[in-house]
Amino acid sequence: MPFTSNRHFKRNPLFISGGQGAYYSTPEGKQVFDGLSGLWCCGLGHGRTEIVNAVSRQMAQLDYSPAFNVGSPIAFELADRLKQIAPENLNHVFFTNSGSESADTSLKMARAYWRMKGQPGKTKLIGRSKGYHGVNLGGTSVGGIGGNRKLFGSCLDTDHLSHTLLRENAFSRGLPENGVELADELEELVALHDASNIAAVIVEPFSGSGGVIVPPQGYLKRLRELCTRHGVLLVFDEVITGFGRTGQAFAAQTFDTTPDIINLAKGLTNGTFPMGAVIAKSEIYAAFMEQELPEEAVEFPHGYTYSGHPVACSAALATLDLYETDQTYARVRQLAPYFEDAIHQLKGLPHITDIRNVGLAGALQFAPRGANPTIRPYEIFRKCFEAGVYVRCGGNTIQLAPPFISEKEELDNLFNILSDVIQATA
Ligand code: PXG
Repeated sequence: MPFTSNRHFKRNPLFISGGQGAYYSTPEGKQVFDGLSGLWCCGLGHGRTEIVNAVSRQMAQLDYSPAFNVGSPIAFELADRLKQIAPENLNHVFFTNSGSESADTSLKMARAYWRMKGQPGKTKLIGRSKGYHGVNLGGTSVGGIGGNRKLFGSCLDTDHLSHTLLRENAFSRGLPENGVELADELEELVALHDASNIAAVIVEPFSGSGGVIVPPQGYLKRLRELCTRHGVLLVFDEVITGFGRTGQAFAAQTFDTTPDIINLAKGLTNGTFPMGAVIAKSEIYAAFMEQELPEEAVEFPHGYTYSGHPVACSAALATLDLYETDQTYARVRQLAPYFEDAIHQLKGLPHITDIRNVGLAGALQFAPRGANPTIRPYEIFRKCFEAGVYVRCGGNTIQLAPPFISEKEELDNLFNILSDVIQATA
């Protein structure tokens, strides 16, 4: 099992066998509130009939078609829909099957772009400490969670910005006040490596897996300015932040900062089907199309057997329809202040050293027990599951990302259970 203590799991298994709305059910028939929307992907809740019907119709009509050299209309339809909701000038879509593939696709795209612009030396990739961009080689290299890297050697040529978790920002509500100057570290990396060697900077608008690390006020805009000034591409990994988590379709819109490339997955299909996408600005697309190559040459030798899979596309189109008809993003904006008040009411409970939130996402950070930083969150996760709510333990944090369809009473219940469990945990 992925990212699981497999030996421990064998002795203490946990199973989910059903899902409906904001609830999972276990094989024993217990109902469990889904406090992380799956793994940040099922904001619309489980078992949405509109998606089920769209997928089953598409399975019957066209279950698969080869994406190399042959198009399927539904993939173009989905690309058009994404272009409509993406920030201005981000208007060309490449389909992948996961967030990890989106990360590696965007990094390869950035390197190829500079080569086509006559600057083949621009290959270095800059990530950020505590960042997460999936588990493929590119994403692992730019990723900033030490435990995910140490087994695998040095991977690609990268450097990292510092993370933005500052002690003086502890218990900030929403975007913290301090730390905009951390973006200026890019100046130092440019001084060290020279912009002629740097292809791209990749960051999550807020880091999800790292424990809901929210950008300091002004930080992303500063990073954007510096990337523009030095001719470095800016990639936003919106695998978690895309599709509503911050109250807009994309965090780029919430934070009013437009990157050159946006990576997506998860909420694209409401988690129902493995699919990701990379959206690039028109100048990047144009650089590929304007190469001096014979027309029959392949412009971007990259892609997957399942790129633009027709059934995944049908799931994504039905999902995008639901975000509109449910008025999901407005609902998130409406619920977010309630969520913020509720999560910050946990301040003062034993061992909590920080509480962070943005949109409908939040994290509680815990002091280590002895030398072990992860044991408390793990125990809390297990006890919450027993008590009927699923929350995620990651590192020294408990992470929350309730479904967008959550009712206030359900959030109350989530926080009541969490509070009881934290108090009962040594
Ligand atoms: N980028 C970001 C920002 C992610 O959060 C990926 C890429 C990789 O996506 P795939 O689809 O290849 O897993 C992710 C995935 C957690 C958690 O609990 C987060 C993810 C996956 C599993 C657990 O925080 N994010």
